Amino acid sequence: MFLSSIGAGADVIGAFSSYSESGLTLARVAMAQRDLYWLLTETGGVQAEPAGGLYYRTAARAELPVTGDWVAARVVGEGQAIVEAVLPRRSCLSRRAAGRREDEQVLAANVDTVFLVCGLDGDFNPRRLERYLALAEGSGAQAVVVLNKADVCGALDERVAETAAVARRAEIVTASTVAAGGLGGVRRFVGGGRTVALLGSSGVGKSSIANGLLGEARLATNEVRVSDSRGRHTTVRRELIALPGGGALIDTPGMRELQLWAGAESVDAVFDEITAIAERCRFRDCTHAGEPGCAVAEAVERGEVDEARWASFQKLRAEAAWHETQVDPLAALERKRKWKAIHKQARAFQKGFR
Ligand SMILES: Nc1nc2c(ncn2[C@@H]2O[C@H](COP(=O)(O)OP(=O)(O)O)[C@@H](O)[C@H]2O)c(=O)[nH]1
Ligand SMILES: [Mg+2]
Ligand SMILES: [Zn+2]
Repeated sequence: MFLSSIGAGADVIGAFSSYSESGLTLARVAMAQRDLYWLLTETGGVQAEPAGGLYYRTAARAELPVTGDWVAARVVGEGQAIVEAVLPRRSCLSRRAAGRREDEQVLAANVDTVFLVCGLDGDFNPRRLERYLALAEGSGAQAVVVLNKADVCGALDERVAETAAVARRAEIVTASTVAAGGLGGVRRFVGGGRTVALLGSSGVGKSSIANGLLGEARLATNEVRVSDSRGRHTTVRRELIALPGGGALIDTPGMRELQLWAGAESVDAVFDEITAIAERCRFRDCTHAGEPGCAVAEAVERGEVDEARWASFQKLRAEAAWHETQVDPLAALERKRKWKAIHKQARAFQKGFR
């Protein structure tokens, strides 16, 4: 069974059963470009378009098919199909779409493990990694930090330690696509019907890792050929590929901008050393932005919190707070009421000391 080898488990089969009765075909989205999809079915690939009804039934653009989605499709001709429905997503990697409106852009769906790939050749950017970790946090996928290009790194242990201070609970593996056995660490997460997605800046080696796992140079990497010094086409779209030994991987282009589509809890989870201190704040829902009795502010004052981490935390918290007011105005209103109560309580408290 091809589809089960790329992750069609009991949950997918169960969700599809009602569509199966109406003669539809189960498929997985390998590529989605605007309103054109490339689907993988049990018997091969088909090109597909969305059914008109799919638009009427979806409340937001984010619910339309993306790479990794399981869909119910109507095969209408040789290699042609219409997507009638998107099955419930087990996980969802999202960012805020570029533009003025607060819109969700789903990068990939039904991902089990997301490799956050960093390159050890250039600057290690902990701030960028925090952003990626926050993206992964609420997604339902497990985040694994992949430090690639280990072959060119002279101080591997140091870089791993540096990364661990940021990655916190997320696993870290080192990798090299050129050294023998260099992909041993990442292979542990691949196969067995699982889906792995590769995220990270351009040039860190995502497509090279994908090729290494595939065992063939199927995806273009940004190598520059010496003969004519022309670069080959690099990754331009998100693509799901079935692995020969089972499982699937999703290669993605680098993202120039990664704005959060995440709430405060996701940010808190990424900064767990700060969250641990926050347990001692006077107010349970303290935002650490000047409330009385804020244990975090006191710890920062005493120099117990890494300054860069603290600045980053505040920045991402602010982004998440803005996101929450835009996406869930009711929740924002509720928080405002709480804040009012806090201020009132704080004033009463301070009065007590006078
Ligand atoms: N030294 C070294 N170079 C690598 C490694 N992985 C990828 N590269 C090189 O890094 C460049 C970018 O790789 P690519 O896979 O296109 O990166 P992507 O943009 O993340 O998909 C290419 O020139 C690769 O040959 C590695 O493990 N070690
Ligand atoms: Mg690439
Ligand atoms: Zn606080």
